[in-house]
Amino acid sequence: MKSRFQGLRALAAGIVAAATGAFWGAGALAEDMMGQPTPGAIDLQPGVTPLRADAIFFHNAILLPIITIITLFVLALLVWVIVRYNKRANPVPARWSHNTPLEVVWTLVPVLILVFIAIFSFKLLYAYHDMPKPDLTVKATGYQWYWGYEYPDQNVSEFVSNMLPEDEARAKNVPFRLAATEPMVVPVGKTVRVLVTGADVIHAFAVPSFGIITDAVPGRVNETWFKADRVGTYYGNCRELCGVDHAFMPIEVRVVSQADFDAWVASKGGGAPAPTPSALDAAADAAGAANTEAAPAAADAAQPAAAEPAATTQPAPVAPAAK
Ligand SMILES: [Cu+2]
Repeated sequence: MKSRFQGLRALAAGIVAAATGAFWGAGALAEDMMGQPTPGAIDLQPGVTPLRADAIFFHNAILLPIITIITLFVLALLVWVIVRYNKRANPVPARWSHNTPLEVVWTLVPVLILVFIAIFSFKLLYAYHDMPKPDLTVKATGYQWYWGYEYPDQNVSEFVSNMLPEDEARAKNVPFRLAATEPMVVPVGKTVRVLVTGADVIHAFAVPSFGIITDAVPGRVNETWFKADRVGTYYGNCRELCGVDHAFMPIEVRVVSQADFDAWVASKGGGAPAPTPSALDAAADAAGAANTEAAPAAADAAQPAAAEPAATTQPAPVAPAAK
């Protein structure tokens, strides 16, 4: 009997060792690619923004150890009960019920664990909502089934970003179904505010390496932000089931130097950058101080750039056939 148990124990130990080896081996083998998913990888996509770093820390250093310990603890309890208190090992069961100290412990400990998680969780949530003063704004609109990007500060009117067809993706050696015909371009090290909305149904704007995902809801503008600290190309997807071509509306964000960004804006027919929000605030303050008794029209004239985008709203562009 004893030898059979030893055999089982050896088998179990072997399975655990093999599973552990496969788990960590796969992770070690796959060198994570930046800005896109890595085949065979099991961890989170690496990020290039402070928020993404915080989110990865929260997952890897807080949540993963806690869930691992709890799972192993529950497994140990189950094994203990199965081995120690089965009918053969424990033919005459105890008849008592209720144990007040034990019940207090198993109520309090989970509460304390949740409070501990909440401290880090709310800190992260606050960081997401606490956007620094943005350096530029991009409006991303989800359509069935492509994205439209508009840069109101730079007077770049909305352009369409479709999925790059397979032959072109292969020719350019870029990932098919992630690469787009027209990427969204942003400068490196700048706080980018993304205004997200939907034109027809609910989509979601998600770029894993920036750690952002925001619903694109028709008739509503949601806001998120990121500050990429590395030049590169970063891919994302629509993350809300939005129809038959939901899987074919990728997001491609190119993070470039400020000079390259300015050149890109010029190539898109954009004008000189409009005043930054802080400059607009200063202008509004100056106007408010100078025109305490003047008509509101004078204040409007003081900030034409703020009024202009609303006045030049254009109809939604029509998507060329992508496939
Ligand atoms: Cu969508």
